[in-house]
Amino acid sequence: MLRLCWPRQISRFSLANPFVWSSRTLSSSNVPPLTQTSAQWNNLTEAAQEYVRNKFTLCGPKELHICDGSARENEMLLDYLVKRRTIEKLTHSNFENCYLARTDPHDIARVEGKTFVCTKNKSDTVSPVKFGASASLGNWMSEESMDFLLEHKRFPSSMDGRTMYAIPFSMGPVGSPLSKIGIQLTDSPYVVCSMRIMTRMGQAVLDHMKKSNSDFVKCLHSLGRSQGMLDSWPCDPDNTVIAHFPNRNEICSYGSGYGGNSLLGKKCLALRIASTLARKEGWLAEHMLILGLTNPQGRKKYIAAAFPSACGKTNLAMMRPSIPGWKVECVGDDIAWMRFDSNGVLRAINPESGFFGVAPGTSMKTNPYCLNAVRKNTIFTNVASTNVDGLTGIFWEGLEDEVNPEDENIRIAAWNGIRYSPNSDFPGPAAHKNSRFCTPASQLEIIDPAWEDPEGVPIDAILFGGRRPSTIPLVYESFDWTHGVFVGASMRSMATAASIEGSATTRPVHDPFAMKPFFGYSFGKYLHHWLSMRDKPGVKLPKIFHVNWFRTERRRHPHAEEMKEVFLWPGFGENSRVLEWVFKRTDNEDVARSSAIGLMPKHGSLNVKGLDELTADTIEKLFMLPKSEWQLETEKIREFFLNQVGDDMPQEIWDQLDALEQRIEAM
Ligand code: SAT
Ligand code: MN
Repeated sequence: MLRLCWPRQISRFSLANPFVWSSRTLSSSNVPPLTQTSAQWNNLTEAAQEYVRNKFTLCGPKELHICDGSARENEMLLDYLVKRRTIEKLTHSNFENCYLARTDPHDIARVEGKTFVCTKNKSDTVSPVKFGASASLGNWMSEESMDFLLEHKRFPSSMDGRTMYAIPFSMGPVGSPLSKIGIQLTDSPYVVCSMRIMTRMGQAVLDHMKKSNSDFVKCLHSLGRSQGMLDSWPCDPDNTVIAHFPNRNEICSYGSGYGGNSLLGKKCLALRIASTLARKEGWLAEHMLILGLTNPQGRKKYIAAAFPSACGKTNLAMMRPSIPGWKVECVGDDIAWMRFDSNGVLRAINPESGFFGVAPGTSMKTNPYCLNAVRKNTIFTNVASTNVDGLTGIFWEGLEDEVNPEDENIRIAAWNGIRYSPNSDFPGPAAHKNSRFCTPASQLEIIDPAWEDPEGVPIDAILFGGRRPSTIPLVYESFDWTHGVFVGASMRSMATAASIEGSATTRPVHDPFAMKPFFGYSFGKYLHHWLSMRDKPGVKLPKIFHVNWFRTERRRHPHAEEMKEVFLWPGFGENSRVLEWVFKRTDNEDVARSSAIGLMPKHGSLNVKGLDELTADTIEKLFMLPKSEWQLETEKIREFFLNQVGDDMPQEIWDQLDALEQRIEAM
């Protein structure tokens, strides 16, 4: 069995620590055993030292390493991970400084059922659930009960024999007034390397903290006492728990090393903790991509868009428009922090500095810019590997033009290491459906020039969307802000493999604002907060739209007997046609007509020039509003609101639902 400790033989840091490690308790003047000189310890603010000391004592690692974020440190960690077989270096000439990680097969996605927000009163975290219904918009536990669980059952000795890494990081550009600082303690070097991509991490943050004595979000992460199947991927899936304490800006995550469970800056800080801060401070922390859209005349607008995990946010954010003269540039693909500035303009920053995107389906056709970006400095997780003449590359479903899985000279190992064969008997896909790339945003050739602007970019439109095979048209616009908030509240989408729970569901689930797994406080209060934006003096409210690229119909396959569900809309670069219509609407162009559910494109106003395979009949189907389906839709929405929000629901949202029902009845 491989030891999980820092490998001294490859450590280039001196162990100059003068303190003798004799007991598990550190007094307030003690420094934990360091892998570095104690100068690094003195780089921490006093508050940070105290936090680290306490958690060091609790988790009992053998030593502490304070991350400076340098290339040298990163290389050393990567080397260590390769030696430990957590990651493998890609040696194929297509890749430069890229790695593949394979997780334990039980640690492959977010675990919503084991994710908690802990407050004094349950009503702060979840709206009152109707008797007999179970809460679907978040899990609550009291602070006391969770503290007891973590301090007595989970974290004691959880880092035994390992190194604890302290990662100082900034969500948003270091020093920007919109940014937030965190310190993540973790016993996973894979997490350190990933956090270095996804956040601004290291010395610059320490310097900033010292200079401004800034507060920080406390983030503790441990892989746990390993119960997993692999020495290379310790984890404790049965006992995983991810806890948030908004009242003391603290996150504790035990037992999982993957994705949003372990990269605590992402969903835990930038959405759950940030949404509670945002409510207090009057801004919005949202699960949204941000893109810049330039028309052929050179005018530019910015759009933010909320879709649930694994519904194409990354593809939309990096789209290559199919319509001539239009340009998309990417600010972010997952999270937007937005606030109205003193001129009443809604400004957004992307708090992250990397993309942690779903790999399968990414191809030269669907997202060429992204595919180019992931060729260097990228950590892939749970994609399949290829071996050609002893050189390691990668494969996922969608990459068939690059790698032909039928080619006998290419040996493919599926995500879990099993030899892959592309025949129908092979159990499941080669790459795990929630396999990811983790790549620096700066490598994207269409990264927006303003993506790191500390002021943020001005948002003209907000889109909501999801995967809906029926009922929901390609695009519609809300009548106004209040109606738009209702549209966000009513979102439903087919579940995806981004969460463990999602992979088992085949019907649309309610995912309001695409925030279902990420609310830091109760949904009812969240709606009040969104509505309150309208009342800020002098604000220019962006228009709100709903889009659905995923409407299908059953068609007979031309060469086969069986019927297949086919998408009505080609998607990807063709979605620029919808963005063009949105752009025109933000200019108040007269291209919309009223319908029962909102404003839809006037006949002929959606640009379908050149889309020859799209028949008039199909266009009609893309915008069809079947009365019975919409009656069912509003029934589901009402049931959801009654079950999950109850008395917390703003009256205006009930009024919106009543009005929608009446308009549908009159259809
Ligand atoms: O695993 S993550 O939560 O980071 C990805 C996602 O679900 O969007
Ligand atoms: Mn996401």
